[in-house]
Amino acid sequence: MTTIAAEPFPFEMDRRAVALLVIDMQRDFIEPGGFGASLGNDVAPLQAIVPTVAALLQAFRRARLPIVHTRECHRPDLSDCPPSKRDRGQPSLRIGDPGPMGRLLVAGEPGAQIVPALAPRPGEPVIDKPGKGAFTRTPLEVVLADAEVRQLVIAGVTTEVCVQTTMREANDRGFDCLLVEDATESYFPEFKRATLEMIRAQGAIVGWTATAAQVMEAIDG
Ligand code: TIU
Repeated sequence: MTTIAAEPFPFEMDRRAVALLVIDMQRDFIEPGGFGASLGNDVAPLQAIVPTVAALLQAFRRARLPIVHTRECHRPDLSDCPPSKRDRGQPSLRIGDPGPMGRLLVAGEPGAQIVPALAPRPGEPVIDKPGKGAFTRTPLEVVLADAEVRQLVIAGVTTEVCVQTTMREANDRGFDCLLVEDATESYFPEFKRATLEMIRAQGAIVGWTATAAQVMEAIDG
């Protein structure tokens, strides 16, 4: 066990059971012209965490610890995108509409790809997910069980949408989860702050938070 000085109390990391889960670091959320921008958001804050997520990936790769990536995307026929997801609000473009990076949030399109700086390496599973939670209608639970993973270090976007949903799903399935504060970001700074607080409140009701430096020190040690 390696102790990380996390909030709200130290996290005992088990090197035989821990994996890095990187959520939805896709061009559609991080680059101009994608799904996130179509909803009226400024993507610049999300771009800013790419180097920190890259450093985390390098640390886990150096230590030969498991890494899993997710992508939020839909089948080209949108059969896995219900009206409850597609027909919301007044976006400039909807899921499946053609944009500068191809059809928004559709598997195989350029916008659905993970940004080049964080590209998955061979042997790192990539889970395509149709919803916010990475366990919903995906093989993620089986992939983690096969790798004997019981602890998740979580990074990615956006903090209060897909990251928080996935962290709650993971905790309900028996995983201990640590969210990396500076390797996650929201289009809304106040939502990020509130999410970090609600995750670690009530004795880590959902999980822990720590900085990338704290996590990398534990991994490299
Ligand atoms: N809109 C928003 O903040 N997020 C999403 O739609 N998906 C993810 O968080 N990945």
